[in-house]
Amino acid sequence: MSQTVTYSVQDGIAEALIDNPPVNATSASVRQGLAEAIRAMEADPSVKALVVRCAGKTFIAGADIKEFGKPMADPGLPEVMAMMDRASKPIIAAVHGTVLGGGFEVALACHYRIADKDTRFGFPEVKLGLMPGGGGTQRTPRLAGLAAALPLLTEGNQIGADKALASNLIDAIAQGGDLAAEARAFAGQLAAQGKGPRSAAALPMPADDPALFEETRKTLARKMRGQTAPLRALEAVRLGYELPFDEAVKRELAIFRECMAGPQSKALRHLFAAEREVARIPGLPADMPVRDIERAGVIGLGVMGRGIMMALASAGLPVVAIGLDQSHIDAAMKAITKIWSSSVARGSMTQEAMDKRLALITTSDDPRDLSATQLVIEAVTEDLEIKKAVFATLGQVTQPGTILASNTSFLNIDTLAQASGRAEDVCGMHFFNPAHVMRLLENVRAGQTAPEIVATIMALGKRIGKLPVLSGVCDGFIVNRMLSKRSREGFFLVEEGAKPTDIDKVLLSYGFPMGPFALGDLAGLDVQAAARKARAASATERELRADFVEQMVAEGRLGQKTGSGWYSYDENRKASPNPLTDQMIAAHAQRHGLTLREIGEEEIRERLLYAMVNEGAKLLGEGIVPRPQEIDVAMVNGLGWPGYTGGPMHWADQIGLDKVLATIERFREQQGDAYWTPAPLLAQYAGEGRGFYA
Ligand code: 3H9
Repeated sequence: MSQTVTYSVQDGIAEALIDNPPVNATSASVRQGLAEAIRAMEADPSVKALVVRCAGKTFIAGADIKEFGKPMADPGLPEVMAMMDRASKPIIAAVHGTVLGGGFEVALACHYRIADKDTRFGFPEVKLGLMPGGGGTQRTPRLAGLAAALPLLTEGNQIGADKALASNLIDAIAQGGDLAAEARAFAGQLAAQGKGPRSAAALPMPADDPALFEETRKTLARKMRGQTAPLRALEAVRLGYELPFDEAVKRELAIFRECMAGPQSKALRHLFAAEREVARIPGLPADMPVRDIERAGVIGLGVMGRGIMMALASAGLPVVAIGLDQSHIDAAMKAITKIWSSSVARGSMTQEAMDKRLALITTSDDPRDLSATQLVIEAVTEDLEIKKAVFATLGQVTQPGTILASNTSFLNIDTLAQASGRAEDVCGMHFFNPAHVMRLLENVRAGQTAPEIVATIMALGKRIGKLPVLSGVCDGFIVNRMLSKRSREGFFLVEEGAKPTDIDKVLLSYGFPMGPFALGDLAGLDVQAAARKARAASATERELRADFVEQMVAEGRLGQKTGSGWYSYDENRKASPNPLTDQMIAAHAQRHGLTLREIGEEEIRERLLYAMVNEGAKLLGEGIVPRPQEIDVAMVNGLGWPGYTGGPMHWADQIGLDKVLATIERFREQQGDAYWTPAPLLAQYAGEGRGFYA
């Protein structure tokens, strides 16, 4: 008997109830239990139909990721589905929660489907570098048609119950709150009407549409650039036109296994595990009490403060927003209303939801109005003296125990903690711009931050839909510290003769959404110049000399927002090479007597990426992060490092740290110790023949 599936019969309707926490994955015992339930149903003439349902908060959320890479115990998922296809009585899936991957495939292999109204459906396999391997590529187009099936199978997005019903992927939406009862009634009705089993496998493929395949290929080249699994999913759907169903699903499974053995899936599965691992903080008990946050404050209503307010209010948290004066407050509320209104106009938010969010925000120009908050996030100008003054005020106007978090990108949080007079209550919460959109949140534990506060801000990050990663105090924390080394190397490459456009192309083809110079233009060159100024005291002569950003800012070229930066921009912000940039680089070389040379793609890629890997190794060695997982998760979600390479530390491991070290040593000889001293931990691990991951 299966430990995870309970079989029962009531009034001629059998039920297989799967209970396999946390997400009812199709582990070996679930597959075994389903097979036993089908056999029991077949053997009992009094049973007219079988309902497959799950306990807990979700229907099956997929194949069991923990079984991947191990030999598959019998019966395999395809065997169980083949039993469903051959069954002599109707099988009804009663689904709720998230019906994902292999779970969606089990539901599609059942003959009928009834769903709770809030159910979400999808094939997230591509996000793990895989593709549906349990008949999904064959049954979905047969039921829904190609136009609905292709995006579902190749992009990994989810759809709701309404769309699933409209696409013929489910038969009914449960109306009340009792899915089990409604599913039994649905099964009873089928029996009463004499409706038998109805296998999707027996349906013909929809009419072939080569144009739709071609269109999907183009969409994937744009949306899933560089990823192999989505194209393999498309290839598997095509097989449905060339082979009988049974043959096509066998080939589909073979493609699934090829994907599983490939480097992209290994990298993406590593990230899936790492994203969950970073929530568990070493040394912090999982049951550490967290403080109740019923009302949050935001002080400073510039671009970051506004985004943070939006993120908090969107999660249903009342926000007290403190601006410098009424004109700042009005400008902030106008900007927020504009962004949310455009979401309403696009149909991605209802007017009611927008009104609700706006009603959660109270504004004031008096910090004393923060007295009833349990958390205040400071997002004032990036200036140490101003921030110190703000923290001194916050220390006085808020209740002891109110968490005081800074959104600073570079400044020392320990200094702010001292200024507050309540160092144990102070931490960092570093959001990424736009803060209401970007998933990454760098939470920062300062020297005296209380453990309970660390637990609270990690939990709060999750509550507001972010992916929180914990960092210690250092200049730039994880992402900006590593990015600053890439920026420096980018400027040096330009000084040596590489064109910014060529450098950007190298990183685009590696898989980044944009290169460093296009990113600089997007973020604003004035912002980059300010960050360089903040670091000027500790900068080398060579770093100061590579003052391209300052030159452009002096000419009023601030990037996209002024139509000119490294690139030129038209009124639609479409970029083209900027002749002024070429002139600036040539004049710079002449002024400083620099000789320009041809620089190959490999050198560009290695200098930009290894500069970050080396800095990551320093972060690890200094204990700023406890594990390489924090770095990989932060860089993928904060900087757009392509997930299918697994992030910088995983990627370096795949290359081999001995090789990475040898290249860094070579750069040290060319460029000097100041820029390319190998991180001690990198040298140590390379010597031990291990990777960042043991
Ligand atoms: C597939 O199905 C292949 C088939 O096509 C082919 C078959 C032949 N297995 O995310 P959470 C664990 S590929 C095992 O924090 P949430 C997870 O590790 C699969 N374990 O919760 C965590 O454990 P821990 C396609 C899994 O509520 C715990 O559950 N399916 C699996 O925020 C809670 O997870 C997917 O890719 C799994 N499949 O979100 C779905 N999934 O606490 C991936 C989760 O020990 N899963 N766990 O770290 C998800 O998207 C989310 O977990 C879900 C819940 C939305 C379900």
